[in-house]
Amino acid sequence: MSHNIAVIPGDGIGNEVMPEGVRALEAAAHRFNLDLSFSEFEFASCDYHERHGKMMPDDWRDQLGGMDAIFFGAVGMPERVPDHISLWGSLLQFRRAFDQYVNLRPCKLMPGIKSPLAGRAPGDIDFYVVRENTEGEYSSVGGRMFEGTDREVVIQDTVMTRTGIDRVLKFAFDLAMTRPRKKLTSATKSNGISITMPYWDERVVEMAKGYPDINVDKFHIDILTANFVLHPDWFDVVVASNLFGDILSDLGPACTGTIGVAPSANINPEGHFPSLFEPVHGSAPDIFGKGIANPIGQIWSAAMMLEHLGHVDAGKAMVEAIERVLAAGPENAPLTPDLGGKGTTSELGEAVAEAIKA
Ligand code: GGG
Repeated sequence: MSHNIAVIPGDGIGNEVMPEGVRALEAAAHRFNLDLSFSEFEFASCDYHERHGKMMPDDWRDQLGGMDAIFFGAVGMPERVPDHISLWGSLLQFRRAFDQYVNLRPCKLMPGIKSPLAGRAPGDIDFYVVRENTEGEYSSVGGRMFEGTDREVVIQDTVMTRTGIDRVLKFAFDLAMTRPRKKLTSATKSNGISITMPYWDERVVEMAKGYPDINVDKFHIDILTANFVLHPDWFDVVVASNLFGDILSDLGPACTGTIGVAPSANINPEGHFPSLFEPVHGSAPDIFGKGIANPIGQIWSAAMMLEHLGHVDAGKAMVEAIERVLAAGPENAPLTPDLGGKGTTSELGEAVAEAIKA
């Protein structure tokens, strides 16, 4: 079966890690005899915005809608285009238009990486954050009144729907069923946010009735973040609203040593639209141009993409290759500076591609 993959490097280090993601995919395609073709798009970037006054062409849905998957780098160059314009003009449009209502983000301490949390070894941190990805706090409902005066009023609503909550909870419960510990943690803030969050809690209780084998925990987001740091081994599948999930899925990978390795999948589980795969990290303007960005988040996202496209063995082989290279340590592999090494983006990408072929 052939797959046509849209490649969108986006901004900043997205342009540096993307070639390594593609190189890794080509290595996997060669080894597993996969027929992958790549179509590169220059839009969804601040460069494109500077040339055209907008982040994407009017027909972007038509250009991307027929693709089998979207492989994305990063977006945002705040010194050139305000972040809310670049994000709302690209990534958030994809998530909504292609109904990618699940954002799946693994948090796993990999061999060879030192966690900043004392005494933690691989196996101690291995969980998923499942983030609701199309509504919640990331609504564009609201507005400003009396702009620029002392009476200025700014309102932005949180939008939670029964359909939106239930479908992401179902994905999270189903995922928990596939895991040995069968544990699900839900994050809210129902004591302070007194309408939407208790509703989310109610839906969790309702959904749990259909999954008697799942051990369900509920936490307020504040103490949950503390427990991510103090007891990361407690967690297995963590499900949260759009904003809380975004925060947890930066904190989780940070506990695993570096956000540079963390992957994510923006999934339309029904397969009606292309799903999108991107590293958790952003465009990192502070290191852009130095050639030291860690490409592993991009490569691991490619592995999730292959698994999503049905090539589970190829995806697993890519993750094993990443693990072998990381386990070799900075003395024996060209790990990037965030991993304690002196390697460049392309040296590390090449090492992983070679390990995939082996
Ligand atoms: N590759 C991830 C990326 O570019 N992130 C930019 C960002 O700010 N994302 C916010 C979000 O995921 O909601």
